[in-house]
Amino acid sequence: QHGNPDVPDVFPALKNDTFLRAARGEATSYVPVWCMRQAGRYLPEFRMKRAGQDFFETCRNPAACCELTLQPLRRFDLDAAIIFSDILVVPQALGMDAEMIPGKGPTFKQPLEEPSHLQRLLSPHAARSALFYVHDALRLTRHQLDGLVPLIGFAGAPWTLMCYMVEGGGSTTMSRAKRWLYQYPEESHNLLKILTDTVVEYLVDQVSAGAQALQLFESHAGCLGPSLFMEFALPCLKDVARRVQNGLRQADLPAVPMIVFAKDGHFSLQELSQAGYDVVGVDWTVRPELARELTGGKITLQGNLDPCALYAPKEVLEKKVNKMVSEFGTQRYIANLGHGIYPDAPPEGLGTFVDAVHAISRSLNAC
Ligand code: 1CP
Repeated sequence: QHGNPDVPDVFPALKNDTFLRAARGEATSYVPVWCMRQAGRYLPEFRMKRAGQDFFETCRNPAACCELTLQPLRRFDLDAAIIFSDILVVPQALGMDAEMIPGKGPTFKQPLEEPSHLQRLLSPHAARSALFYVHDALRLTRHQLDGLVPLIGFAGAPWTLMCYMVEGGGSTTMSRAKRWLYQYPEESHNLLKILTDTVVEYLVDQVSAGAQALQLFESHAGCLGPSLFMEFALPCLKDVARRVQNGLRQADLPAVPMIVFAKDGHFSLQELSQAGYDVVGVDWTVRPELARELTGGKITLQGNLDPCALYAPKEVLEKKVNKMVSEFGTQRYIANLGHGIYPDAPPEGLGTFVDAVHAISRSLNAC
């Protein structure tokens, strides 16, 4: 009964719940591992499948999303799948046209240049129904996974989405988006509220379509620094966590673990550990002991291998993984890279990483 909202899907039983157990803070016999952007250009089969296809067209094609999601699982012993999609489908659903320009990245044709442009945006309600294709992709993928590992859904956090909507694309400083925070604080809050409302419904719908965990990507936390982060980004992240869990309860859906990853947001680790999430992601600039200390030792942490470590010779990479797992500890821990895998990463490097996390954590647990 795919796609019929009146008939809840019965999904295949889950065979490997290690990732979910670690996310919930339960004991695990080894450290689960997955990789941000694991469905990506570093895989030749990904480049083949994507060749000649428009990026956002691919995102709107559930069968293609399903195939791209499953590709890394055929090669590596990963403990979770993440649905192939993009954070920018949300601004698109709010009415902003985007295209993927080769060599430049995702670009909005008409960025939000001043507060009056907020009138161009559609309502969160309209955005909700425009995103059905992501839910179709999740439903199909959850069936096709056949319970192999849990399926992660995701969204961009409101501030990170605002960055792209105002900048019109990637940027190193986010100075246009930050200008809004200083010049138009009230309108910035209005935009962030629209994004929060949209993301909350989007994530609840993702669980209804089969997502078994949710990750919020706050990829542009770093440029804010502590005070702007606490004023503009953190309140939205807290709202999303609280309202998604409420929404799931109201819809009679299961509670799912929620992960927050604020790239370069080391200054916010303490606050993030109290923001209503089960798991806090960390990038490679933070020492594991410090991350444990700042988050009070009680929450599950995810991360944080330097994505460039995948270029290292096998023995060097294994040593790095050994150090990382020893420092985080084998419990309340999900191994990952400290950011998405780079397109030029050697696929064998990811294989070494995954196998090393499993082997080292099993042997540490046996001690
Ligand atoms: O043609 C292509 O394949 C383009 C490359 C690509 C891919 C593979 C983009 C463009 N997006 C994606 C998929 C994607 N994006 C996933 C897939 C699931 C996975 O395997 O992990 C996910 C989770 C994302 C999330 C995403 N998109 C983020 C957050 C994560 C992060 O890297 O910080 C961000 C910032 C984006 C925007 C985006 N989409 C694509 C690019 C190149 C960018 C970054 C643009 C920029 O800031 O310059």
